[in-house]
Amino acid sequence: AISFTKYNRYDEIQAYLQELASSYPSIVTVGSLGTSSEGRAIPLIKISTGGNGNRPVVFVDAGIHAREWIAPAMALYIIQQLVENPSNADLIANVDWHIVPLLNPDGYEYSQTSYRLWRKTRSVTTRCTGSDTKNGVDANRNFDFHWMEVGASSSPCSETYAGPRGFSEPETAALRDYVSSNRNIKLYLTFHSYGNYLLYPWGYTSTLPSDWRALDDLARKANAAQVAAGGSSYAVGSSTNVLYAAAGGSDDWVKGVAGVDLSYTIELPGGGIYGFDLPASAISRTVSTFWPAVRVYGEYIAAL
Ligand code: 0X9
Ligand code: ZN
Repeated sequence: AISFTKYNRYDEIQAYLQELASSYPSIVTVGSLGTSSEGRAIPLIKISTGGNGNRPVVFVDAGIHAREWIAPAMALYIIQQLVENPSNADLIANVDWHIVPLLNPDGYEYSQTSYRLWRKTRSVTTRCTGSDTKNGVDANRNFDFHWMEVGASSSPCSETYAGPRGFSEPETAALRDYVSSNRNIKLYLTFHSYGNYLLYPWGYTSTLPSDWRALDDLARKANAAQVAAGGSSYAVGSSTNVLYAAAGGSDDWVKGVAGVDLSYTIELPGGGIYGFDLPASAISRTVSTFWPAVRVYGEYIAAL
């Protein structure tokens, strides 16, 4: 079982996925996307009721940014709903879901044990303060598509350090390799926090993608569903136009290079003192309120 009354640690997340693999062997496959800088397996769960890998795939990740704890919680809730709630059987009947609930496990654990506001990976770069040299890279500036063009830093101590080169981090390279080799991915959702945004490409330019109306329409339907469930409304639009310009994000690479047309960054609600530190008492309500939006996305892919 997994709890939504607290934030789960890396080991607890891994244990839950293993539990699902044993309890639901006919639909769940658990593995790893790759290995982090500190040697952790990056958890990956595939949910499939059949079809021999020929069905459309929804790819979901969370936890690219370490401190955005509500994002992995959302991914775990999606996993729980798809696997353990029979009322969601329609969402897995003809669609496979591949979910990476914690893309940056090193940063996440560091934010749990040492510094709550850690954002980046934990690869060795340089010394910034104290003796620590594992100052890492902003994984969401490290994707190699218009890399370093805007909204990213070449200074290793910056919070938005893009890395020495695109895909310098094992975590982003693992995502690249997986998404590149899975031609059936029809929808990409990457969960972040905070601020209530449903963002689509591009983050590197204010020019809209040619299919922006389809991206916008689906996001607005998803937003309406979570508003109906009691959530506050999300701002919908391209990253550059509604948030800020920042190149090297996973969403831009997935659409621009991997060719997944429907690619979204979802900024869940904030809370606490800094915005990223939404209190544990708010997890359950936050994830269950957003679930109807995920359902809208899933229904859209099921109907393709
Ligand atoms: O800056 C980011 O990476 C994201 N916001 S956050 O507060 N979670 O750090 C927004 C990313 C939007 N997508 C792109 N700029 N490509
Ligand atoms: Zn983020």
